[in-house]
Amino acid sequence: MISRRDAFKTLALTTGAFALGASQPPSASAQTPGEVHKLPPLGYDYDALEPFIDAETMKLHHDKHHAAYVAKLNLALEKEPSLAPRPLEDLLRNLASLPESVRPDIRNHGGGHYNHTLFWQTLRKKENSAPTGALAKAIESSFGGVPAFLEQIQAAGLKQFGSGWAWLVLREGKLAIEATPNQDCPLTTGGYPLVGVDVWEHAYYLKYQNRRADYLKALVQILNWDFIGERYMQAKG
Ligand code: MN3
Repeated sequence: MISRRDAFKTLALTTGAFALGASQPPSASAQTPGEVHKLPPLGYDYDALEPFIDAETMKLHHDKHHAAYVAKLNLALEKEPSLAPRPLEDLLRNLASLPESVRPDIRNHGGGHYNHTLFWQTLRKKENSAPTGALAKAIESSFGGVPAFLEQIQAAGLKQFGSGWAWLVLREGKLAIEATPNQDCPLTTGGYPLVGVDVWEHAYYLKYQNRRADYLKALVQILNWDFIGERYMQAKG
């Protein structure tokens, strides 16, 4: 039988826990205060890229995969708090100089966070979208035109063995198509990524199964050229 005093204690604890939970907005419930890096919002609905990328893939990819990179990056930074104030871009650019205790975690989870943050921003479902202005000219002179560029970045994604990314990067002032394994980010080798194409199976397997080529063909149709063009101008300027 529960005593009156115990019942009071239970009530107080329950009320306290409830009040604590209620004081936080639902959007913050997945984050612990003081976490250095936070999962950015997708910026559009999960189904916004249908039928090119399905809603279930987008939800898992953002809410589970990307969230896990953020959480593990934050755990790594707890081991080296001196690195916490530094921007992620700075850590990835200077990976080789970081302490060995955290270097692999920052490479994998920091890279994962950075790469996915860029990935969401470079996608948008808009018919007949194409690069314009200075970026269009640079793509023309570097690759012989937009169709040739789209073919080449798909080929780079298809050729990447296992998990990784295909990229459009600005390197030494010039555009280049590259690929990296795992979550390696072009920043680490002195490039600046403008477009990142995720070729991990988690990016396409639910809808496309083993057909990576079909996923790539769909993905290049939903590039957000306004965003990519602005990023190019910022990088050049
Ligand atoms: Mn991914």
